Amino acid sequence: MIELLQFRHSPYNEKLRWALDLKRVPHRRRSLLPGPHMGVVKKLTGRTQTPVLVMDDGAVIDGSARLLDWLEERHPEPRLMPDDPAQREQMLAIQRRFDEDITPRIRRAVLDALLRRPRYFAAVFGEAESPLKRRLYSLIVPLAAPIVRKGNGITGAAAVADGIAAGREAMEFVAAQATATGYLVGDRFTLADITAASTLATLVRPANSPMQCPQPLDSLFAELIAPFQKHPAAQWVRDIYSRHRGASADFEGPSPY
Ligand SMILES: N[C@@H](CCC(=O)N[C@@H](CS)C(=O)NCC(=O)O)C(=O)O
Repeated sequence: MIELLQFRHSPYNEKLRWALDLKRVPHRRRSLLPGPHMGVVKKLTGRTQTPVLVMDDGAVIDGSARLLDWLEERHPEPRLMPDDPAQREQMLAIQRRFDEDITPRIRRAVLDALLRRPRYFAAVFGEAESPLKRRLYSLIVPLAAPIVRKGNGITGAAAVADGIAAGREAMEFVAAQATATGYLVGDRFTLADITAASTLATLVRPANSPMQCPQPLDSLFAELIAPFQKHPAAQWVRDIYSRHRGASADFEGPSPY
């Protein structure tokens, strides 16, 4: 069975999970903890980024955009990419903008807040682990933090402020773009919506996202996301999740399809 190596809380991983769920592709999920994931992933891809799919024949693919191309070709239904060439190009441009610019910038602000609270960081990423393993992980987080900060370009207060600005920029873009039809490209749900909603879900935390935050929310993290909740784009994210995300247990182990 195909195996997805994932982080539970990650827009790139959520994007792929969402597509796998909609297309009902049988697979097994294995959540990794940021930091210790490096050895496992590097052995497979030579890089350290998730998501990674390990195919039945042992072939390995990483990179969410590449994975989504593969998925759309192998499992065309339901179609997530428009047939019309101009709309397809528009969709790919939105995906590129989020993947390469907006998402990494927002992630800096989110990770910065979480890394300042190692126990909460461990609770968020280690949700599926035993309480003992989570506790041990929370002791490693401060040691891994400088590497995570460096790897994600969290160089100081300016990088965090830029992440917050990217959140506002993304919300303005989505609110304007979705005004006409409720979707970012044309008049139907596409990968552009999945990409933008997966990224903004890290700030909006819609009710039926598999990226739920342990409650009560950590106060620093709550302070970061509070200003985004009333933006019209936050409602767009909640609507898209409730209409199109479908059931997804962010389980470990085999999918039910
Ligand atoms: N361009 C990549 C980015 C993936 C990415 O940045 N993944 C992050 C999680 S949000 C990751 O695994 N980071 C750990 C690392 O780079 O070691 C994609 O689209 O898959």
